[in-house]
Amino acid sequence: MKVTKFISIFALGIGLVTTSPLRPRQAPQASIGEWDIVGDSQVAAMHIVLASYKDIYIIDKVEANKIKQANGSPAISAVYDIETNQVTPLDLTTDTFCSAGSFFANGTLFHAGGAENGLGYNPGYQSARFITPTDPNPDWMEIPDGMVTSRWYPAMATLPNGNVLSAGGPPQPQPISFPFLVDAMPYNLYPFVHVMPNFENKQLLFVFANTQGILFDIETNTVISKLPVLPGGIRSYPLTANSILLPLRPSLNYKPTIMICGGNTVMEITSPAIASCGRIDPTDPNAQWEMDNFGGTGRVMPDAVLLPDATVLYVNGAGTGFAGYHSGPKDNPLYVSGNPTLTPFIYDPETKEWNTNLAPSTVPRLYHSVATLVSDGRVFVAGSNPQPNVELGTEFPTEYRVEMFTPPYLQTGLARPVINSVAGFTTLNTQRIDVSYQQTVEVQVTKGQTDSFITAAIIHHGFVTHSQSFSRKYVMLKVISAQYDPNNTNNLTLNLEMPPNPTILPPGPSYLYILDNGIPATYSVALTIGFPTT
Ligand SMILES: *[C@@H]1O[C@H](CO)[C@@H](O)[C@H](O)[C@H]1NC(C)=O
Ligand SMILES: *[C@@H]1O[C@H](CO)[C@@H](O)[C@H](O)[C@H]1NC(C)=O
Ligand SMILES: *[C@@H]1O[C@H](CO)[C@@H](O)[C@H](O)[C@H]1NC(C)=O
Ligand SMILES: [Cu+2]
Repeated sequence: MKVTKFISIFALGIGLVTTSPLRPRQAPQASIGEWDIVGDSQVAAMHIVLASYKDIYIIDKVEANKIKQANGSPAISAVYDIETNQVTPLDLTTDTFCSAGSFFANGTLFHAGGAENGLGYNPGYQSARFITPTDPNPDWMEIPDGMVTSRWYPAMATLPNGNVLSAGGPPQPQPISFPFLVDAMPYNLYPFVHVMPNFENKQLLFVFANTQGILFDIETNTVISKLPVLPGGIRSYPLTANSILLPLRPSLNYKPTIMICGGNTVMEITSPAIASCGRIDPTDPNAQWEMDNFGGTGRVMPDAVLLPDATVLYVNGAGTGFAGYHSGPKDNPLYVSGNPTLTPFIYDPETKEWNTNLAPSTVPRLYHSVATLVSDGRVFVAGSNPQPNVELGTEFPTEYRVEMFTPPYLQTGLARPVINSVAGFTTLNTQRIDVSYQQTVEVQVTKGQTDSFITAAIIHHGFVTHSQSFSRKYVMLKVISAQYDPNNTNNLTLNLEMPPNPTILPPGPSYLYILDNGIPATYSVALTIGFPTT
C-alpha cells in the first residue's frame, strides 16, 4: 500500500534533522486583527463564491446597481478581483433574488432559484444557472425553466456523488415531499444542510430548521434520528442564526461537530439576539446539545468563516431584530434589525475559547451581508442591504464598500511559508491540480520560521449567502512525512494524505493550505479532488 510506503519514509525524514517541523510551538498572540476598506463591489453582494485564488463572484438581486451588463440592464452579478479591486460585470437574464448555489464535482458552479421580473430581467424562480471558473472567459449560462420546481430561499449541498441537492425554499410543486420542513414552518426557509462524514459510502445529511435537526439518509429517504430541540430560541430565517460544520480532523476519525450560533426568540425589532451556541455530533446515537455563550454577545445574521488555522471567525450581523427589509417609507425607514455587531470574535473549537479582543469594523453589515476566506489568508467582507431597491445616504444603505479583515495570524511579524510545488506542479493557481481521495501528495514548501511546526488543511469554500456557506468543509490533512532538503534547511518536502472519501470533502474544487506555527502560506493552492481514474 502507498500509505505504508510513505510511513516508512516518515521515519527517515525525522532522522535527518534535529528539530522536527512537526513539533508544536506556541505562536505569539498579541495582535487584534485589522480592517481595511479596499474597494467598491459595484454590485451589492447578497451572495458570493470564491472562484479562484483572486476572483470572487458576486450575485445580487434585480436592482439598479452601479454598473451595467452587456445588454444595458444594471448588472446583478460580477467578478471582483481581490488583487486589483476591479469589478467586471457578468451577464444574466433572470432575477437571482435570495437564491442558492453549489459546485458540481466537475468544477462548474450551479446556481438556481430567485424571484420576480424587473429592470429587463425575467423571473428567476425556476432558473438554473451555470458558470465554470476555469473557462477562458467565464460567464453565466442560463436555462430559464431548468428547475423542476420554483425555488426561493432554498439551501444547497454538493453530495458525495457530485450531484447538487436543493432543499427547502417553498418549492411548487413539491418534487419529493419532506415532512420535516413542513413541521418546521414558518421558520423553514434556508434550512441548514450539512453532509455528514461516514465510511459506509452513505449520503447522510444533517438538516436543521427552526429549533430542531434531523439526521437524514437521502438515498433511502428516511429520517435516521430526530435530534433534541436546541434550546434558546429560533435559529432559522428570518431569525437567522449561523450553522457550521467545525473542522474535521483525522486524529478524531473525522467526527463531525455542528455548531449553531445566534438567532432570535421572536420576530420583533427590539428583541435582543440570542447569545448562545449549541454544539452537537448528529451521528452520535445519544446526541445532546452542548451549550456555549457565543462569546457573551447576541447576534442575529452572523457570518462565520473557517480560518486556515482551524479557528472560526464570526463577523457581521445585528444585536437586535431579524432579517428583512425596512418597513415604512424609504425617507423614514424602520429597520427590522439594529445595533450592528461590529467586533469580530474568533472561536477555537479545540479549547472552546473565544477571542473577543479584536479590532471592530466601522461598517455595519446587516441583512444580505457576506464574508469568505480568500487564498492569501485574509477575509473578504461585503454586502448589507436591508433595502428593497438601491438606497444610498441612509442609516443602513445598500452597502458597496468591500473590506478585508487581516486576522491576527498575519500580524505576528514572522515570515510566512511559501508553497513551491504540489504533486510535481510548480505553476500554481493558474490551473487546478487534480488529486484523488486517499492519495499521498508531495508538496514542497519554503518554511517561514526557524522553529517550525507544519500543519496542512484542505478547504472547500462553498457558496455564501444568508449567514450560510453551502457545502463548505474544512478537513485537516495527515502530514505523513516532512523532510528537509539537505542543501537548504529552509526547504521541506511534505507528504500529505488527502481526505479518505467524498462524504468528508465534496468532490470538486478545494484549496490546500499549509501553515507554519499557525501562520498560513502566502497563497493556498487550487486543487480538484476526485476519484482515481484507473
Ligand atoms: C459539469 O456538469 C454539469 C451538470 O451535469 C454540466 O451542466 C456542466 O456543463 C459540466 N461542466 C463541464 C465543464 O463539463
Ligand atoms: C544538494 O547538492 C548536491 C551538490 O550540489 C546535489 O548533487 C544534490 O542533488 C542536491 N540535493 C538536492 C535534494 O537538491
Ligand atoms: C528552495 O525552494 C525554492 C523554490 O523551489 C528554490 O527556488 C530554491 O532554490 C530552493 N533552495 C535550495 C537551496 O534548494
Ligand atoms: Cu434574502
